[in-house]
Amino acid sequence: MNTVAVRRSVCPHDCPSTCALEVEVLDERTIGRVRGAADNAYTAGVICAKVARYAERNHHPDRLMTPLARTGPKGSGQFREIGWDEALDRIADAFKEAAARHGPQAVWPYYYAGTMGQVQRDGINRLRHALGYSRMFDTICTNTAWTGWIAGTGRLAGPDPREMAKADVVVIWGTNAVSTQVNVMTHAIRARKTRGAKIVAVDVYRTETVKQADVGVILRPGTDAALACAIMHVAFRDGYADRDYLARFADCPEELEAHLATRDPAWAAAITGLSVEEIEAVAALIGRNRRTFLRLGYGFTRGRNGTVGMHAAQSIATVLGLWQYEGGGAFHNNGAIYGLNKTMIEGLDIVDPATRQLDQSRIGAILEGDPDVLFGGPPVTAMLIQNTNPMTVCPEQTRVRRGFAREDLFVAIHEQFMTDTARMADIVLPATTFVEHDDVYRGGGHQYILYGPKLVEAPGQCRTNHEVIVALAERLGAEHPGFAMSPREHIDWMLKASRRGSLAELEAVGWSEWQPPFEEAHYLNGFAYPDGKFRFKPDWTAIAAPNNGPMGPWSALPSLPDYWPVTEEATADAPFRLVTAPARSFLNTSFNETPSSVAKEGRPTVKIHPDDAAARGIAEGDLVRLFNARGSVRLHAEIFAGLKRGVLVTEGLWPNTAFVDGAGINTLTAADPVAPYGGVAFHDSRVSLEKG
Ligand SMILES: Nc1nc2c(c(=O)[nH]1)N[C@H]1C(S)=C(S)[C@@H](COP(=O)(O)OP(=O)(O)OC[C@H]3O[C@@H](n4cnc5c(=O)[nH]c(N)nc54)[C@H](O)[C@@H]3O)O[C@H]1N2
Ligand SMILES: Nc1nc2c(c(=O)[nH]1)N[C@H]1C(S)=C(S)[C@@H](COP(=O)(O)OP(=O)(O)OC[C@H]3O[C@@H](n4cnc5c(=O)[nH]c(N)nc54)[C@H](O)[C@@H]3O)O[C@H]1N2
Ligand code: SF4
Ligand SMILES: [Mo]
Repeated sequence: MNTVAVRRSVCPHDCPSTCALEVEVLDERTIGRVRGAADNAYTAGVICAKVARYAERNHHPDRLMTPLARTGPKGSGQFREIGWDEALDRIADAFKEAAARHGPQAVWPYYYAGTMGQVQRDGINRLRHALGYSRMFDTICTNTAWTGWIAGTGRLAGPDPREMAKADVVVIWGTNAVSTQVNVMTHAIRARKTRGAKIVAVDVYRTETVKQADVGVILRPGTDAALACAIMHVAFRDGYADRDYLARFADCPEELEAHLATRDPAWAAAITGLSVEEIEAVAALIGRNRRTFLRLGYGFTRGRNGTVGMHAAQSIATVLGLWQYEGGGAFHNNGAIYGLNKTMIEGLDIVDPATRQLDQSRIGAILEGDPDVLFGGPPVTAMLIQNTNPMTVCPEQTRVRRGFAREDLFVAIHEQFMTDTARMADIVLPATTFVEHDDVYRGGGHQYILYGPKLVEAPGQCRTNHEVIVALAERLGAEHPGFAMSPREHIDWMLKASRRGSLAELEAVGWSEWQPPFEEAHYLNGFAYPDGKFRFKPDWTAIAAPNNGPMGPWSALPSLPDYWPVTEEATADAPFRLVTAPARSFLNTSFNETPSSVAKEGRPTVKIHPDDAAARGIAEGDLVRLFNARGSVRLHAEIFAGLKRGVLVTEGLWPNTAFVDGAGINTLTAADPVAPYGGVAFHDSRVSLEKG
């Protein structure tokens, strides 16, 4: 009998948990079960079910195996197999032609976080910069949340997330952690078991996380800042506010207190849809426990006032002085602790700052040739896409589809599966998965950098992202020393240039922990502004999006934490507010192709309050239509009491083909940028609902 080798790896998916993995290697081409590393203090042996079943995705019969060239109309799915040389030559020729006709900025390399590996994900930027192609302003995920966080603390970091286990109250705010980052629950539940801690979950529907919490707070979408203001009002009113701390560590506590005088629980109740009693109870629970850990997610920032909401929620930790205590404070992401030198991977030494930065999330308008979003420059006529599926994940899908259908647009995509976007491409290249290439990963939700080596041979003719970038660079005459380096050389160079050891050191353990000291992580030496003070009153106007494109009404942002009523409110014609949340068994669009995940999720459905359903004669399982000015989507009804009336919730980024009319959920979402630094209001759409 063969002995099964168990090798260390890292989950490559776009998830704050970035789990340390142990992968069974059955033979040189086959993986078996995947488990969480028990000796990694954050992963602590726990991973989500979908990645535990990764073998199903890796060895899926539908994996792309050979390069393909389209033979039928765009979207037809008709392709013929071609060789790698022909495929790469055709891409290079198309890029040269686009550049010759309109200038290099007509080429737009486009990527996102299908893999979070630093080398395989970001190497596409080296090719871009070497050839002067259009840059990409990456807005689709983190901008709303990160901007709001940095506005207060000045730095994207916070207390060690493992400290949750030492808290007396854990507030899981606007993240469905059971589904989207399961390890948060590991540490929160430890606090409950060992210290009797209370878990509070703030969401817009009764998620699995809310079900596991001691206190569930279900508010109207986009009203979190009102709840935060009321919690701070109570803190000042009832003497929970730490005035000594505020005097030392905050910019304008008196002004904030005066401003909050009218933001009482009754005011917030009218906005949030919560009762005054609910708000008072949460405010008292948090106010009385200095070891309150606010774990702030992305979900509540995916509205037009989302950046303001994040800043308001984070401000609670400062009013109460929670930052001073172990197990206390607020945490969102640790992006700032790493300081990785990405010069060689991304070609940062050859960036031409004059090159335009096209907004990733406005790809529909860009491909349709809207001069505003093209900054008056040439049209986009050629693209290389890696690690993303814009035909499903981007807002304003009606425009995205029209854009990708353009006959004069050349698209090459490098993918693991025949996604909605791949079907629109001219050339499709087969990609490796994380167990088939070398890369390095850093945790957003923790403090480790981890090495994920190649464990098995790639199937068919699959190639790595790095290989494709290097091969295109050669054909296009792109010059940079990074093109001559292997992924392992890149990792070693980056670690050494960042003064973080070497690949050999990282590889010996599998990961390395970069948690800053307690005082720094808790901002006890001051916040990351010159005067060391937390900003209740950020200078929003100083935060300008690249190219100064139309970025929404940033000058009107409330100067102090406040409810900002700029969400897409319901109207008589479109009386519902739609939230398009993630599904537990998918990871964005990844796993929406694996049978076990599809079986668990069933089919696209929309959760409807029983009274709203009854008022429209809608019963469980009925086909319904959601529509607004942007388009129409048909899917099945799920009658669900765990949300407010007037709110609808869908889960999951299903392939467009899973919907009755072939139009996916982002047909309904809008692409107008969230103030002040861009981002998408994915959970902020007004819609109409009817049976049929
Ligand atoms: N309505 C709605 N829309 C949303 C969201 C929402 O909540 N609601 N969430 C948004 C968010 S937060 C995000 S981050 C985006 C995510 O959007 P995407 O980044 O597009 O989603 P993923 O499914 O993570 O990854 C896309 C593809 O990368 C491929 N891939 C994985 N690894 C590799 C690799 O090594 N090489 C290559 N070449 N390809 C690889 C996968 O096969 C997959 O098809 O979606 C956004 N869209
Ligand atoms: N299983 C699974 N895991 C994932 C993903 C996935 O698609 N599936 N996606 C990954 C990615 S790319 C990211 S960025 C993260 C995102 O993970 P999260 O931080 O969890 O953010 P979201 O996925 O946008 O939304 C999470 C929750 O926010 C709630 N929400 C929506 N609007 C509001 C609001 O106005 N107020 C409040 N309080 N809550 C609101 C939604 O109902 C949902 O339960 O997850 C990652 N992990
Ligand atoms: S998707 Fe998230 S929770 Fe699941 S294994 Fe990957 S990092 Fe861990
Ligand atoms: Mo994301």
